[in-house]
Amino acid sequence: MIVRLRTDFVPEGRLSRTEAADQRDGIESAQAGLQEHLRGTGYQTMREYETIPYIALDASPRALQAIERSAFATDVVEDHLDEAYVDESAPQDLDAPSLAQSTPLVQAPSMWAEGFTGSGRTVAVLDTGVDSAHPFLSGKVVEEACYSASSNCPNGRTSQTGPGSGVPCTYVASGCPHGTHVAGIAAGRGSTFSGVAKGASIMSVQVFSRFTGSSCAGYSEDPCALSYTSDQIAGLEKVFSLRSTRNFSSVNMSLGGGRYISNCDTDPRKQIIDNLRSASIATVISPGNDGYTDAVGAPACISSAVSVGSTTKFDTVSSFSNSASFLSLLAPGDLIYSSVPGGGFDYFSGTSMAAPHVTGAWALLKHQDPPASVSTILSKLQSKGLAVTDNRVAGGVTKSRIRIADAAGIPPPPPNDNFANARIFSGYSYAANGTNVGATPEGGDPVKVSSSSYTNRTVWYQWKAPFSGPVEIDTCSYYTDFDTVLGVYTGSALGSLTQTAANDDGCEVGNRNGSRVTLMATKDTTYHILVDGYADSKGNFTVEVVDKLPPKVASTNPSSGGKVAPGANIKATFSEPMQVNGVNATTYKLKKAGTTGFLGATVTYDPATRQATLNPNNNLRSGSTYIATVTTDPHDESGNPLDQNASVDGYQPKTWKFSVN
Ligand SMILES: [Ca+2]
Ligand SMILES: [Ca+2]
Ligand SMILES: [Ca+2]
Ligand SMILES: [Ca+2]
Repeated sequence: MIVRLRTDFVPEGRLSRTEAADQRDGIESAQAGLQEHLRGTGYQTMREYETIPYIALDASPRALQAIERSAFATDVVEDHLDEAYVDESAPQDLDAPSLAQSTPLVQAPSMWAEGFTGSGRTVAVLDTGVDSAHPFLSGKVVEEACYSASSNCPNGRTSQTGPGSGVPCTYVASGCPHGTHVAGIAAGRGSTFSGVAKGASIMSVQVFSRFTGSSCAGYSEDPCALSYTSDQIAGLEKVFSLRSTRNFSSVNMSLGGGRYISNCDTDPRKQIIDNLRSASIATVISPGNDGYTDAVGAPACISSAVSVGSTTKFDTVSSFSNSASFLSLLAPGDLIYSSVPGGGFDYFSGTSMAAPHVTGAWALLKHQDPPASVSTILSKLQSKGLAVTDNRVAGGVTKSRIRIADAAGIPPPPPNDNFANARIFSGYSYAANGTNVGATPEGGDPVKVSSSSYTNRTVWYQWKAPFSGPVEIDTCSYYTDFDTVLGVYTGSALGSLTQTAANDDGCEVGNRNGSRVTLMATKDTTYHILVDGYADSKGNFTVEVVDKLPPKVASTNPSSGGKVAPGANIKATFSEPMQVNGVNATTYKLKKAGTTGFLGATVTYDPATRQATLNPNNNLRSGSTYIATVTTDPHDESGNPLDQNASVDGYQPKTWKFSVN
């Protein structure tokens, strides 16, 4: 049982150093006074807390009677057992939001692109232990502790601190991987996907104990892993005690139990959560998986905690998630693919998976704004999140699904940030304004030009070549206002692209920072065009695809050597779209063979068919031969003059002869 002592308590962050020391003295005196009062009644002290007015005891009925009579005690509560909030009934749907999908949903990559990875911050994970040897968590576990009233710490005792103390329990198959999964969501780091605060460190606090038989009734396995309230308080107090050596942003508790339709501020965990909050450390707690729409579990019901319900990747409240009017936030928790002990990954569902998204978000937001209080960050996440209404019940509550970059005031990614969302264009030439402000790296982004460190603010375009020939692609326009890097690739998927061309620079003098590449395009091939910033720079640009292939006359009617009726029009069809006003009676003309004067005629050009029509003012003379000419003056849309003979240097006109019936 956990006994509340009769002594004043104010969260330490609001006290001076001297006042805090006095408060601790008062707590210690009350503990000693109660123990003295209980002498000979049959009790054992399980946990003495240093900063909050509680003591955990194992008490006989006689001792309990003595506690109830003692002036040192004001309240006694049972030392509850909590479960880890994973929903084992969730279907193992492989079309699931792995971290690769859930972290973009909460805008973590936009924070990473700004340099806010949670580096220099620590997240504490009170759970079933964390596999610090997992590659996803490599080098991250900087503090460890274990509190297990059933003596299930690695040393076989009820408490252990230091390296090796926070390793995963091993006595239950489905429960013990829980902590490693949760830690991966909050702070894992991989090559193709990462957890939310991929730069943050982790403190693993193992707070679970092994139970069998009736204690495991209602759980999916026996033995089962459950956590005592008194052990959780000890773990939270350990975090609090290390706050000056570890820069904690947040503590994750994906555990709990019970059904509370309003705040539960008599819960003995409230004072230590208040202490943490007074030191600007958030305690982020899962509300449970019972599907309640009006209630959450404890300790999520504590008013000073941050409670996090679960959403799907479609931004609906997960069927299993508990929720209530006093829930703090929502985050993805449905089928999240994260680390499990031994080096692998697995899909877990539950509000257990939602809370660590917020725990990680806290590390990113504290990285951006180190002094921010819990209230400041919470109100930003609440006001800038995506409003999701709980549609499981009529009049369901509306809560914010977190959007971290929005909360941080960082621009969201442009629509063509990801390879799969490339802006698509076609045609011989193209120009579009774009931006890489808010753009983010994506796993498998190709290395451009020379350095992998530039693979960062990437945006994508896609161009299907309508012809084979030389092409120039550039960002040389004066609209471009930052130092771009440009790459062109073929292939179908990130990670397996082939570079066709890439360049940092290459524009004419006057635009030092734009980029230009040339390539020989192949008709009907799709080219993936990547615009990035040199050394992470960002801004606005124009990307242009410029056809460098001169146009020519592809066919004529009549053909060379053919015959027409005296009243016929003479037609020439170009190989590609032409500038309309360049095709006229000066650039397309007709004369009778053996003469020098060109005939009066009207010339029209139809862009849809690329066909020019020469309509002579007078009928042509029967039996005569005529010579038609298209000069080199008509230009294609990119400004290339006509060149009828690619194998001869310079530009050659199109000339052909025909006769009249
Ligand atoms: Ca990108
Ligand atoms: Ca450049
Ligand atoms: Ca052309
Ligand atoms: Ca030529």
